[in-house]
Amino acid sequence: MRVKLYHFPMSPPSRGALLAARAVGVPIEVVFIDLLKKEQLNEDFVKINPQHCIPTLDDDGFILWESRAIACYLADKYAKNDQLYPKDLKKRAIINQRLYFDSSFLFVKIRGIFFPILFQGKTTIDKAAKDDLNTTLGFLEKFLSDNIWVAGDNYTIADTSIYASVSSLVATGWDISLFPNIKRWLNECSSLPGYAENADGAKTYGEAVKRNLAQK
Ligand SMILES: N[C@@H](CCC(=O)N[C@@H](CS)C(=O)NCC(=O)O)C(=O)O
Repeated sequence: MRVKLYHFPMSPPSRGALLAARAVGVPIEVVFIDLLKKEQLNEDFVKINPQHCIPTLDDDGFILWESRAIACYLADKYAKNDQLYPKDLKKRAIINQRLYFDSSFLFVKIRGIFFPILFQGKTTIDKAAKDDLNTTLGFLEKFLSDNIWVAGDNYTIADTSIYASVSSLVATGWDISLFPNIKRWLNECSSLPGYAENADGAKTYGEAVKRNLAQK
């Protein structure tokens, strides 16, 4: 197959790129890189991506990493129409804003809480970090009070990216009862192509977090 995605299912950004690929509908070969076995440091992979992170895309020799850049590229190149990533400047700008919101606020805060629990022996969540993440979720709640989807009336690559982050958070048992619009949107997201595949990875992520939190 021409298009390959190097992927690790536990990783939220990796699932975000895969959800985007599924929404686009491009046939894709998924190549598993087990981060728990440090396979990303294998010589062959580092040759492709010296930053050795997943997801990484290989489109017939064109290599790209950063999940949201991958989503934009796949939507621009392979989507049947421009609904997932409109050409209209203002619609596209709002989607970009939501993508950057995910990459520089929402996922960063999720990672900041759960990376130390998953990989550095931490067994608790600090109140300040919890409040901070809930403040950020409040911004998403606001986006979803104006729109059915994250950036408008249909789902876009902003939804696939943010859903990968939020579904991972929910799988850890995070209380989202304060956010009725997010709850409603999470139900809508069950219609996303690749939903079940994402759910499996999010479940593994959530279970690993819960196991480590239980070690208190
Ligand atoms: N901003 C990047 C984050 C990618 C990232 O942090 N990937 C992690 C897994 S969640 C990874 O590959 N870690 C292994 C490494 O960097 O060696 C994206 O959205 O693609």
